[in-house]
Amino acid sequence: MSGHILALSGGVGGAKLAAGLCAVLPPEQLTIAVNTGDDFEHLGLTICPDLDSVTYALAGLNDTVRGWGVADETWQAMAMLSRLGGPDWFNLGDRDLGLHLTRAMHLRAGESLSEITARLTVQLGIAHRVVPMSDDPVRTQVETDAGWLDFQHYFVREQCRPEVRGVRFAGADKARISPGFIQALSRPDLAAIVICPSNPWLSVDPILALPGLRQQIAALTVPVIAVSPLVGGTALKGPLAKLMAELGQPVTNLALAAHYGDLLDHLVIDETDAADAEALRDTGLCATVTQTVMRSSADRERLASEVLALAGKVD
Ligand code: FO1
Repeated sequence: MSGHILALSGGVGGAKLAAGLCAVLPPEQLTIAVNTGDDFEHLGLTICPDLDSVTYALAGLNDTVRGWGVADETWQAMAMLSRLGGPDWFNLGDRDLGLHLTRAMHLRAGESLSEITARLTVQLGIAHRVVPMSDDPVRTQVETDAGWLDFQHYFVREQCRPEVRGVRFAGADKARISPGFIQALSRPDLAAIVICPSNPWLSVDPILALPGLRQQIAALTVPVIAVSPLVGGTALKGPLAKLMAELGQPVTNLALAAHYGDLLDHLVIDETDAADAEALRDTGLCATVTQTVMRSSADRERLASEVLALAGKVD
């Protein structure tokens, strides 16, 4: 087996496949570039939810029931914050706060998000390279009847209830692709780009909105393989199906593939959506049907191996 894999990931769903890839690839053969459009400033801290979800999943610290944050968490700091009248709509556990405080300290000392992410992942025993998509701030915002909402206000505070009319990525036009991400894209041994099963509109689009990135990927000859986050014609978790409908899209793999457009060579879809395969192939795409639901580490590793086999890089 040879060649480097570049995975693009959002938070929880993407992190599962990222963990599978880490289990089957040695550290020098994988770079995971993570969405930072969900990041926001809160309580004087910069919170990076997708980087956190990937980091906790790879370190084996993630809470698999809640879906975000650290397992065996306690909430003493939040209880005090709430008692003191602080903003308690965004839950920061005591252990999780340890990470946010450390990140804030290094940011204040002038380190880049890339440097800090490298430091935190190493400290948590992660050997694989996890890089933010950019060191410059990009902030996803959604347009609702009440105007533009910052992503975490929409997602956590409003529980995705507002109808979404549009999505924008503030700052993306000026944001530079992070050094580790550029390095992976420029590797002569790059073998494939894997788009993890994250929300294309909310978690992958902010990455693809970075100036020049779509063109850079299009200029490469390596396959771009996405794993669909749709299962049985809906999303297992999160606002994807609701959002697609609100944006006037049919909630189908065909619409999802059309959204990625020419960028995509291969879409991996769930066995419950096997009926979509033919229509996808009719558009010129390669389509693979398999079980994409990842409930166990065995599921994650099997899916990762199947995706790598599509890249032609697994014996
Ligand atoms: N998601 C929630 O639904 N409620 C929360 O209170 C919450 C807190 C939180 C704290 C730190 C962190 O890294 C993530 C957190 N998330 C929370 C998850 C996160 O906001 C979303 O899952 C992602 O932004 C969507 O990918």
